[in-house]
Amino acid sequence: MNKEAILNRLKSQFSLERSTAKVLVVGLGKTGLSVAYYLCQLNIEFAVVDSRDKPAFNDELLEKMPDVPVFTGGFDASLFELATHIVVSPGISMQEPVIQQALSQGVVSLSDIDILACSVNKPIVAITGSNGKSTVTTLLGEMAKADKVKVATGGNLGTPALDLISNEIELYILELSSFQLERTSQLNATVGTVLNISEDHLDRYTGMDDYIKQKQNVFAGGGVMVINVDDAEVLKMQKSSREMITFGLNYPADYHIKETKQGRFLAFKEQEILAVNELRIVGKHNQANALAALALGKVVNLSEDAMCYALKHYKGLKHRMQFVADIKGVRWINDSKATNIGACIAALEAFEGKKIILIAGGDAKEANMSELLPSLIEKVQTLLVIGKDAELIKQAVSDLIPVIEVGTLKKAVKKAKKIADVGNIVLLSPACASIDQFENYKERGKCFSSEVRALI
Ligand code: UMA
Ligand code: ADP
Repeated sequence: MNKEAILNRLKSQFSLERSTAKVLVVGLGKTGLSVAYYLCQLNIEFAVVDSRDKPAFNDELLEKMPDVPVFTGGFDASLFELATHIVVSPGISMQEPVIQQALSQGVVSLSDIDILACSVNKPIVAITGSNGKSTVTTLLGEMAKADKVKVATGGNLGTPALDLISNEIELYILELSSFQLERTSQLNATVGTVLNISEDHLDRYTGMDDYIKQKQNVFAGGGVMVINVDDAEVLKMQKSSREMITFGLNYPADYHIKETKQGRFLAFKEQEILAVNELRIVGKHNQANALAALALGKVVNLSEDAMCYALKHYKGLKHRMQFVADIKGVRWINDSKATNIGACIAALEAFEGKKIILIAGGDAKEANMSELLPSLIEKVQTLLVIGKDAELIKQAVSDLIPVIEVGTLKKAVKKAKKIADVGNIVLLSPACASIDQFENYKERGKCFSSEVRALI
C-alpha cells in the first residue's frame, strides 16, 4: 500500500493525522524500535519513552534517528499529557498509572499490530493460544513457502510485525500474545485462531476471564474463525454469524485424527490427508498443531500437496520437546519453552508409561501448580524442582510422588544422572518462566543441553 492510503486508514481508524499527531512510543525494545522506524517513514511526529536508564535499543535509535526525542529512566507524566496517541510495547502493562491516566484523558492507544493491519492489504493469519503459537506459526510459514507463496512470519515469534511489511509479501502470519492482543483493536485478520487456553501470565491479569478476553481479540473483525473443539474455553468463543472451521483430535471436528486399519491419519472430514507417523514432531499436542495449521492453510488457499510436504519435513523448533542425547539408555529431552502448566502437561502426555524424571520450576507467574498433579502422578517417577517457586510446586504435589528440591538446573542434571536408570526419560519441562534464574527460556534450554552433553 502507498503511504497516502496507509495514512488515510490511520486517520479513519485512529484519528491519527500527520499534521496534528504527537505519538508517544512507550518502550524501546524490539517493538518500540520497529514502531519508531515505521513512524519515521510515514513522517509522523513522535517521541520515545522507556522506564529503564539504558534501554536495549537506545544507541541504535540515537544513531539512526538522531532527531527523535528519547526520554529514559522513568515514565514522565508530562510526556503522556502532550501525546495524542500512545503505542505501548507488549512488555509494559497497560495498567501503569501514567498510561491509565493518559487513556482517561482521551489519548488514543494503538499497537504495532494495529498499524500493520492499517498498512497491508494482503491476507493476515493471526495465531494465538497459551501454547503452540510458535510451532503453528512456523509450520504454516513452511507450508506457505512450500507452496511458493511469499510469506512473512513474525510478531511475538520474534520479528516485530512492522519489520515484516514489504510490497513483495503475499501473506502475513502473525504469532500474537495476549499482551499484543489486549492493546489491538483493528486487527481484522483473514483468519484467526486461539489454539488452546491454559493458565498463563496471571501475574498480568485480574484472572482467567481477563486473560481469555484478551486472547479472544484475535477474532476481532469478520475473518474466518479456526476453533479447537477440544478446548472448552475456545469452544465458547464460536460465533454463529461467522465462517468457522474446526479442528480437534476426534471426529466430528472438520480437521481431526482418523483411525483406520492402516493406522492414524490427519484427515479433513472423511478424507485422509497424511499418516500421523509421517510427522516428525511428536505428541498429541503436535498433532493438534498440525491440524490447526492445515485448517489455517486451507483458508488462505494453500495447496494440500504443499502443506503435506511441509508437514513431512518440519522438525519443530529448538527448546520444544527437543531430543538432546541418549546416554546409556536414558533419553534427555529439552522442553525449556514449557513456561506454563499446559505445555508441561502436553510434554508428559507425549510419553507412554511412568518413566519420566521431570525437572520443573522457576517463576510460576501465580499459576495454580496443583493442576499438574494428575499428569505428574500418571507419568513421573521423580520430580526435581528448581528456582523461585520450587516450594510452591513441592507443596502442590504434597507427598504423592517423590520430590527433591535441588535449587539450580545444573544440580538437577547431576541429580538426574545419579537416579536415572535404563529406560528413563529426563525431561526439562519447567511449567514456569525462566526469568528468576536465566535471561530467557533459550538460555535455560542451552544450559540444560550443555550440562547433559558434558555427561557424555
Ligand atoms: N520497559 C519499560 N518499562 C517496563 C517494562 C519494559 O520501559 O516496565 C521497556 C524495556 O526497557 C524495554 C522495552 O520496554 O526497552 C521492552 O519492551 P517489551 O518487553 O515489550 O519487549 P520487545 O523487545 O518489544 O519484545 C516484544 C515481546 N516481548 C514481550 O511481550 C515481553 C516479544 O515477545 C516479541 O517477540 C517482540 O515484542 C516482537 O513482537 C517475547 C515474549 O517473551 C518473546 N513474549 C511473551 C511470551 O511469549 O510468553 C508474551
Ligand atoms: P508458544 O509460542 O505458544 O509458547 P510453542 O510452539 O513455542 O508455543 O511451544 C511452547 C511449549 O508448549 C513447548 O513446551 C511445546 O512443547 C508446548 N506445546 C506446543 N504446542 C502445544 C499444544 N498445542 N498444547 C499444549 N502444549 C503445546
